[in-house]
Amino acid sequence: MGATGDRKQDQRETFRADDPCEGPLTTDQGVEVDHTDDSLAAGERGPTLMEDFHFREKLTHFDHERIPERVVHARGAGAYGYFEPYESLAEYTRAAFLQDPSVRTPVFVRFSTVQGPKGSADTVRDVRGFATKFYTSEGNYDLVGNNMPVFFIQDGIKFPDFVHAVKPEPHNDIPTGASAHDTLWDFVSLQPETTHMMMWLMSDRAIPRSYRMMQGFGVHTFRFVNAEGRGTFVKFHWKPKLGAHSLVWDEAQECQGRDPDFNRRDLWDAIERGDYPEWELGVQLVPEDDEFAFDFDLLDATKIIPEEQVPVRPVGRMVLDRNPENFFAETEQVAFHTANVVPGIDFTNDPLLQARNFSYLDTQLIRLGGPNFAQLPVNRPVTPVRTNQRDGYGQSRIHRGTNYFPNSLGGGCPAHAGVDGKAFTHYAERVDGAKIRRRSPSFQDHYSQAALFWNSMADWEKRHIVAAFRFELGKVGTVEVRERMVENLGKVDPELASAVAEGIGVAAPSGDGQSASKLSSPALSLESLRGDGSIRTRQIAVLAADGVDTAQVSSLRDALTAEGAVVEVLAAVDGSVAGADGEDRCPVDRALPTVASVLYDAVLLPGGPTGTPPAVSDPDVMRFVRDAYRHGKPIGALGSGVGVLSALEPEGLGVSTEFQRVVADQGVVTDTSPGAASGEFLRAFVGAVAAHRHWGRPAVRG
Ligand code: HDE
Repeated sequence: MGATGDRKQDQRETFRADDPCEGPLTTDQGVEVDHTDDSLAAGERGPTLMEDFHFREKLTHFDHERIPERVVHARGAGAYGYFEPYESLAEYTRAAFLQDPSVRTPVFVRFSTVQGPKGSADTVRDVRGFATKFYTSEGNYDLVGNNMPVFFIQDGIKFPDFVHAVKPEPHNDIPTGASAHDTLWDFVSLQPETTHMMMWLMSDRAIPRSYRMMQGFGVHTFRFVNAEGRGTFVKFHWKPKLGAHSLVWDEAQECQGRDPDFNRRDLWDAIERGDYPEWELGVQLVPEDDEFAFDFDLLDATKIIPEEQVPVRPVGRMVLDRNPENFFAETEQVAFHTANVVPGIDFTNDPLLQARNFSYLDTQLIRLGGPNFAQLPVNRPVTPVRTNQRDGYGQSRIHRGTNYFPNSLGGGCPAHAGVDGKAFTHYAERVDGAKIRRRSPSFQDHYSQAALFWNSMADWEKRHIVAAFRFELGKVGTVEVRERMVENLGKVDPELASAVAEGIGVAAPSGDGQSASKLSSPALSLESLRGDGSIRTRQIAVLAADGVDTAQVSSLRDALTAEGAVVEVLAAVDGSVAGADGEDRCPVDRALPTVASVLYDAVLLPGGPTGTPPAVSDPDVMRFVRDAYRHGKPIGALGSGVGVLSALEPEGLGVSTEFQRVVADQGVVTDTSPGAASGEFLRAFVGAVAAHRHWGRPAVRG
């Protein structure tokens, strides 16, 4: 065991660049440089000289600093951590990292959006990538998943068509990081297998509050194989310990301007604070004998196995506890591949998975400039690598000895792995068929599970889905595309289709008025994914101004921090605000003009003992509270702080500001009595924050 007890971290240590303070600046050739501010020129005002090798090397290297961004999932954020199983899964798989609860396997995870370029905003409506590289004792295993359990298409041959349609339109490169445009909806309306996934994309799952608060799914049906060679179908699930929570669409859009790095920053800051994000790995296991026991095909990636039919069994946990040290070296150069599997994990004939098994290696060759990308520090396995692969761009090994097999000159090395069962052996699935280019009839039902999803949503989730379809299709210029999409939705659920049609000015669908399914799966609703009910890591803003009750602010800060929340005091200017007596001062964490309500989960308005409401005259304060209210966020107000809510009354806040002890209604918790916050107030406020959003308010913008 090395210095850290984590094989990946020990390995990284050998690649860290030398401390720049150990010596002076040099060229790439190690020659010391005494002057890097002026180029070598013929005279003070003369031309630059070719022989200035330092100047040319510096500029040339700079000119070549960029590599192509990923064709999809270009924007991402990553972190290191570890995985540990709860118990041995030997009954189902021989994968070493799933055998022993005392063994921690290092991981690197990259989260991403799909459509936008590397510099696009985080909080767009999009699928999120959730790709995990396990550095196991048997080599690297990559689980390259998404935050939604299904996909747009059934066969990988359609992937270029789908991606061309969703990407910015070719003539003007618009829109960035958005799906609300003609070519996408033209494609999906003509390709009904996309319908189920479009329901997910129009739901709040597409605007997660945090990477730390979203589920992950392997999507495909994979295969576990145990030591006896018996296979079991498996679907992978990641469940966040903090629960799954989303933004409000209006908020997500504003956030794109206020902080385009919102999700990326959230992940980074949480890890720096020591609030390590955690997920539980779950598996749905289906015996091979039950392959045809479902009314859908297990090989069809546009279908889920409802959890009520096959429960998700928790099998381990993953914790992310370390930020990368260099974004480019690690998060940008990490190369995932669905075909990076270890003994005990195998594929199925899902045609989408089969295509991915080709595409990921292929894309890395161009993106990372040749075949040696597995030697990059982030991609290196922690196990020995012995191959006869040689040479190529970026080769960093000095291979010695023979480079072919069989050989006698090299002592026959490296030899084939023995029969001790450690090598990867492909699952001996029997395959027999004519060569045909035809979709299986078992893949034909495109609407039942879209309806299942719709039926499973809470009322507020349904409202958001309708609003999202109206927004997206409302931005589609071609009326025929809008109409065709509404016709498709009519086959899912007529009520949904009519509601969408009404918002986009087209006729309601002509269908038979029947929903495609009467079934529902409560596990699909965000209502069922509240997490542990705590307020850990929630960002709470305390809006202060001169005259504030400083003792009250510090006791609020202490109480909420003790619950795990992150509390920040905001005021008109940075520094500190004065208490009522003018002497006691309360430190300010951020100046209001540098932040906005959309960057916080909840807001608190403390009182002032003099009775002066804090900063009703400050438009930033009023906007902050108004936005928090519109976005369904918890609001707490104490003593004279309640006056801020009263001032917003004409705008329809509908909050009771009568004198009373504690009133909690729709996530607005008020207490007009002066002095320290009561236990009752704190309990009500913490409960409101734990609930995340309050959809019953009249003015919530979905
Ligand atoms: Fe990907 N996908 N994909 N994909 N995908 C890529 O690989 C592809 C699919 C996913 O953080 C690319 O390294 C095809 C499903 C994630 O680095 C590329 C098909 C799922 C990431 C590629 C799919 C995913 C990628 C682009 C259909 C969820 C980001 C750069 C057959 C289960 C990984 C790269 C990271 C990235 C191809 C469908 C997830 C081009 C051909 C389904 C999370 O190879």
